[in-house]
Amino acid sequence: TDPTIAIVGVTGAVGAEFIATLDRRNVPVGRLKALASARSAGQTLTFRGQTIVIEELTERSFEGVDIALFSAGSGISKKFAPIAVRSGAVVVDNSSAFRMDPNVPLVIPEINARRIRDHKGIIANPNCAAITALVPLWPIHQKNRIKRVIISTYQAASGAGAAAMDELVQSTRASLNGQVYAPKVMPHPFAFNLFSHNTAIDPDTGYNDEETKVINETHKIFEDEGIAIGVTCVRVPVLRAHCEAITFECERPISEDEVRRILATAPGVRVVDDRAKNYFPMPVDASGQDDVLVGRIRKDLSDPSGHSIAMFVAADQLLKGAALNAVQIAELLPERAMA
Ligand code: 11C
Repeated sequence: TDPTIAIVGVTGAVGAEFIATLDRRNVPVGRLKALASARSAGQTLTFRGQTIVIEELTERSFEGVDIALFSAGSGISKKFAPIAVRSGAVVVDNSSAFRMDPNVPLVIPEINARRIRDHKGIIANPNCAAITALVPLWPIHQKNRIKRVIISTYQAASGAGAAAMDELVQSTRASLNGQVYAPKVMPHPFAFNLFSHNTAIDPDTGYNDEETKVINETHKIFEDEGIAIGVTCVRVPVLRAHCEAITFECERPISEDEVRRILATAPGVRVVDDRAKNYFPMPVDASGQDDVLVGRIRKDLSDPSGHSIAMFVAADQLLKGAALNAVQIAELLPERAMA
């Protein structure tokens, strides 16, 4: 029989994409359990023509569940993922709760699918800013080790959840109508503005949590602690696709043509790099797409030695940054094949 799949956080922005992604990729699902807070219990959703009633997440929710996809924040994952595992489910967790746990594989299937089999019940889905950078960097790193990378992000509202997406729309509308909008979800005005990422800043290092995650997760996923990483994370008034300016330095010289050739056949990557038309990766083009779009591929002129390349990428934060990556992991689980 096909596996029972539970979705924890089904009413969230990622939760909705879990449902759509399972459906569109024809993932076999025997039974779908839709779990959320008590507030949403009793509401319904439709999956493959069937009406599913949303249930309140409780300690008993995972009985009979084979695979649980979590996206309800770290607190919920910390409490309920171990309960799900004890009930016999394999958890794919979209939160940061377990990512740096040495017993938990941190997986981007295009990079380290082989790590899935090491799991002890939980597999972590990386941070979306990390996924967006690492999918195109990995095939380059394979050919010519990247020893240093500088990443500047332009992160969409969706990374802060459905309420933040709503705040972007509402505050933009208010601003156009000449009304004052007091931010409720984000710490600063969102419309016609951008701001340093809304996670806590370490007072000693000056790096925020999002930046620290990108650094730590890159080291873990690439299994290379030696890569020097500089990162600046910024929230921009875009709905659902993250962009990043990335400059990297390789161990040996590398040309832009070589990078273009590597990326042309790289899984999960689409090169969008039309200089004649000034057409490069944009959030509107990345939205709803599975691939990380990569363009502006060019020599980094600040490194005359020819070891460095600059590029610009865009990826759907809710898909490759979250739901799609998690569903790809679930598709590769041996538990699914055996079910
Ligand atoms: C953002 N990347 O765009 C974040 C959201 O570590 O899973 C996801 C945070 C995380 O704000």
